[in-house]
Amino acid sequence: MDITSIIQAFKIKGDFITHEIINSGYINTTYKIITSKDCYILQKINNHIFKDIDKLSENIFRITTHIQSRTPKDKSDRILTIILTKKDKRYYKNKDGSFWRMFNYINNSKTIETLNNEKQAESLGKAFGNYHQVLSDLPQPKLFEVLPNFHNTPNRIEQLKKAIQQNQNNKLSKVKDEIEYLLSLAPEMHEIILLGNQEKIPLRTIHQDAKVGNILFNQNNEIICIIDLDTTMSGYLAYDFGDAVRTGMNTASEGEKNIAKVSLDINLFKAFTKGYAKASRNFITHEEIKSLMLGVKIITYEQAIRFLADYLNNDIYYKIEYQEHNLVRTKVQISLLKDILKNFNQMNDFVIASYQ
Ligand code: GN1
Ligand code: MG
Repeated sequence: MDITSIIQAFKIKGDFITHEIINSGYINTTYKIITSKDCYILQKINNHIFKDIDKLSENIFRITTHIQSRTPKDKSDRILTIILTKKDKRYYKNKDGSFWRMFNYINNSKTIETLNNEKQAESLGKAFGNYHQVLSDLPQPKLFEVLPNFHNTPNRIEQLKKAIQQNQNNKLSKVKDEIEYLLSLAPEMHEIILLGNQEKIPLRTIHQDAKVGNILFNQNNEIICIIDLDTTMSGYLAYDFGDAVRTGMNTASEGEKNIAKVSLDINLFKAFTKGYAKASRNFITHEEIKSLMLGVKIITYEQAIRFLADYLNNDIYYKIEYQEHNLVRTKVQISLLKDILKNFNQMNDFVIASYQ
């Protein structure tokens, strides 16, 4: 693959100098492009997962232009903007059938895998609360559902059961304990979908991949913007709340091999919740507040079963760096889930109190 010709398809300023791979994200492949005048983000879109690139690009265009319309002009280089191709398209299809898109590169920004201090945690809470607020008046029509049933946990449970039945690679004996534990909890993991079906909590436009690694921070630990908008679609606030806690407040990373390092940092959780409550108190409903901790439990559980199903299916979905990577990731989520369940009532009381 000739990356230079791909870069040249886009409206870049200056002459191309070099590119670096950015190793974050398990789905798309991301590069930093450096030219004589500027830097850019180039992404190869995983079209096995995102099958309709037109709809995906239309969603991202609508989200980014809406956010831009709400951002002061002098800060417009601090938010995500699509760089069009020379043919004014939102993505480029290469000769080999691969799909590419480009964004502005935001200078002096960094991503963080697990949070280091309460200031970052509070900022993270505010950032997702603001994201929900700003998208609450995204003009109609609704965004395309590019990945249907994305956080439909009962559906994910069925997918795990199918993977268990197929046992394609005879790995079942290695994960008997994990399967037994996760399936024993399945009935209580339907709760958010049930609340939604009963119309007790509303569908809103949310990020759906609200992990801390999808946030750009500046050097002062303040949030610049939220990135990785592919999954932004209709869903419940609790999903984003849960995903942010699952990733940002885990004392270990998603791929930690030493399970003893995994736990939920309650102080960071409190700071995060304070930030989220500040930014959301004007629009969130009482039932939604009560559902936030269900999101923490259910999204952590769901992530465990997604990693486990992928492990059993021979790693067809998530990028892996070594053979047992998805199993290690599963164990981290299970361990975190156990800690969350242990502290659930205390955390829930704190959430409710934060809105009073
Ligand atoms: C994937 O692309 P990335 O790494 O930000 C996944 C999320 C998972 C996450 C696990 C489209 O996100 O749902 O939570 O990995 N995205 C998709 O860390 O499946
Ligand atoms: Mg993603």
